[in-house]
Amino acid sequence: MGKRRHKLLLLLCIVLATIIAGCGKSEDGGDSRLVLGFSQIGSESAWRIGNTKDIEDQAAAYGIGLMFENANQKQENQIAAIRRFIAYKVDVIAFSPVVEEGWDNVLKEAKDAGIPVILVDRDINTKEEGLTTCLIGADFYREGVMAAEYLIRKADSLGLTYVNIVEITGTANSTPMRQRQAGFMDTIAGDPRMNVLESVDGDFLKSRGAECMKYFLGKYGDTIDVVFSHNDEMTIGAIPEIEKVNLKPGRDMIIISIDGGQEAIDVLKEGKINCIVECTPKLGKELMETALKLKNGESVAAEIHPVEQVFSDETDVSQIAPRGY
Ligand code: GYE
Repeated sequence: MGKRRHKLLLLLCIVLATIIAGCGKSEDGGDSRLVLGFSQIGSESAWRIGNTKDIEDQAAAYGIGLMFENANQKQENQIAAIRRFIAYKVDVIAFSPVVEEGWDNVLKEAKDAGIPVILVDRDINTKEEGLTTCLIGADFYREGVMAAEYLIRKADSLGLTYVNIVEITGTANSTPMRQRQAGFMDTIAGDPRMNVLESVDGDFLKSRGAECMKYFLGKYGDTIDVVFSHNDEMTIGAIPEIEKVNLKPGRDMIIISIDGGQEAIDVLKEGKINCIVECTPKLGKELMETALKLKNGESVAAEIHPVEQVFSDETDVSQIAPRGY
């Protein structure tokens, strides 16, 4: 290659390298990209995996530096991750709290460090006010209400005079567990037909859903009219246990679930689940936009709730579009 062309190529590489290196640099040469520390609960369900993917995709789309840590369902791992984010001096901290209590100390440390905190998906209870800036997540109480409203309509359409219900709850002391249960129980409280036989903690896990259903069938057998399960994972675990005792889920028992992931929607289409209340995991866009507002010193809403729908055998479920999680 001629010397002249070689020099031109070298000059081009230097110019390109300078342009790339200069991207995202502030006047003082520091990285001006927003750095977000996110502590995720774990990978316990299709919902959670979909939530993680959406947050990662949206961080990339918004050009935000994401420090992501998976706590494997342990609050102590989340607290340790938040402390690492503080030490690293991230711009914003966000986390999905596995349970509602036990966050005061670490969030005071974040406040003292001047780092704003966003709650994603679930809420917390703290003694001190103002430790977090915003909650981005579903209205779980409303989800419980929508599940119960479906059951009341279903009981009316079947002409039922009494309804025996078993409940498989999510993780004890978590916001979705507490509020889905409260919304459901408050809504059926005025209906004399409704009788809750028992509630058992399934921890949002498929394996525990199966264990809970096996326990219920051993104790109550075919007197069970309704299974109200706080998430699809536990519902999908419970269904084979019902079939093992020659009962037809969706026919001999009304099956009500929450989340709306593809696997459960497919089971709904098979007629083995009667109702799924949607709980979207796609919270990443709101999270990134809220983090950018906080970094820019803008005010943010105290709560951001996505609009959610109900999928049930009252409509043509064959038309439900692919869910993406
Ligand atoms: O319903 C469940 C996940 O907090 C809304 O946690 C989330 C719940 C969701 O494990 O599948």
